Amino acid sequence: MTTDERTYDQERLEQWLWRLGRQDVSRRTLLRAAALGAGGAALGLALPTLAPSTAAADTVPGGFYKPIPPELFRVLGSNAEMRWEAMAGQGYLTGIDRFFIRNHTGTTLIDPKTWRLRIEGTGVRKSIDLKYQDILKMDCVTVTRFVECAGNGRSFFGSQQGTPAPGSQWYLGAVGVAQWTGVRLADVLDRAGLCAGAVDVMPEGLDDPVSNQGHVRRPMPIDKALRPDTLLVYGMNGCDLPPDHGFPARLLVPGWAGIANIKWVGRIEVSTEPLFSPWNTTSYRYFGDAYPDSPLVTEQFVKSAFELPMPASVPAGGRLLTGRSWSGRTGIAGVDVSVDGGLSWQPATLGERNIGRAWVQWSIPWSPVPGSYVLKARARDLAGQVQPDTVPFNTLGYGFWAVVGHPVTVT
Ligand SMILES: Nc1nc2c(c(=O)[nH]1)N[C@H]1C(S)=C(S)[C@@H](COP(=O)(O)O)O[C@H]1N2
Ligand SMILES: [Mo]
Repeated sequence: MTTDERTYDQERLEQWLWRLGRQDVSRRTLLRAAALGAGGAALGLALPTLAPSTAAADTVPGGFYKPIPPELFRVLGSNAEMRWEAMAGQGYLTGIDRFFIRNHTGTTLIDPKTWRLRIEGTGVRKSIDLKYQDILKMDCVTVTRFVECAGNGRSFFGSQQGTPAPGSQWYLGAVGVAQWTGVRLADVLDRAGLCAGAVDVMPEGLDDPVSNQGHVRRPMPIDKALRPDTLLVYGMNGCDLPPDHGFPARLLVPGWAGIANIKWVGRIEVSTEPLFSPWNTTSYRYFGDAYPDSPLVTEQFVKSAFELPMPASVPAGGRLLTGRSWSGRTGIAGVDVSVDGGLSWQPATLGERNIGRAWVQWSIPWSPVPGSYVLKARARDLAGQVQPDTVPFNTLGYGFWAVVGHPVTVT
């Protein structure tokens, strides 16, 4: 039996590498890697895992379920980024009607009656299946936090630094702040009897598998999984979690890159050994000359955005420039704004709510005469991180947190 499984794993790994075009990996290397039990991990790759056994899921034709009006969103393939002007005049939270969507495949419709969440693996004493109703009955927690894509701002690697990175060419709209309601992931894991030796927790989505890579899934270390604000979420801004954002339930992993926040979760693997998936091996790491150790993408950096179209055109005369700044680590200590491309800076006035791993609103008066301007905002978080002028390039274009020059024509 074990032998059969091992043979199967080896064949599977071989097929997978073949499809990836890695014919350069010799059969011996491959078998050695598989025999070590680390499989693709030993090669810096990832093994596909079997699909979870649970409810049938349907992908929404067209990829999105909610309306995506062009005044609120900019569509980039299977993703839709929020237009930042859509936050002007809004409250602290990003409404569901304008919250960005990032789908590796497409929005998936799941029937909560047949949905099951399986918790299993070597890191728990028993495998359990939780129903939607089971989760609704547990102690609930509500937190206000952002979800931000690791690639948010990626287009500026090209337009500002002259080194374009492949992938969705986001401006800064792949971020939103919502009030999330759910249960502590710690409480969920507790139900299955967490073992003292558990090191990794890997939630897995029920959306269609990504070609050759299996279901979207990415492990996080046990201490992040057990934080009091790491949640299994079923509510967003006081409503049921909408289909586009992971109904019936998703993960909320505050401060970390969007990919950690697995939507349409159907299975959570808990392990006493490090876990691997394509999303923590071949992607969502910083690759490139500046990153010899290819570190994982985890906590998001400090960033700022103006609530203006990109680029903007505004009439001359007095106005209030508004924007928001956020950090994956803490609240925001201060924001400086320049209306002359960075020659001179003025402190903006911060709003009252300054929730760590959410954002702060800010404003500053401006009375321009007609002409062309480049606006800049530079935030500093309470951990002392200040937005730099440039960031080192990484080949997949994650973590663009440099100050962004925002072009504005005043007429
Ligand atoms: N199952 C599943 N979860 C997923 C994704 C996905 O494609 N499938 N995309 C991830 C990425 S890359 C991001 S940035 C966030 C986006 O969350 P949102 O669409 O609710 O804004 O979801 C993450 N969770
Ligand atoms: Mo993302």
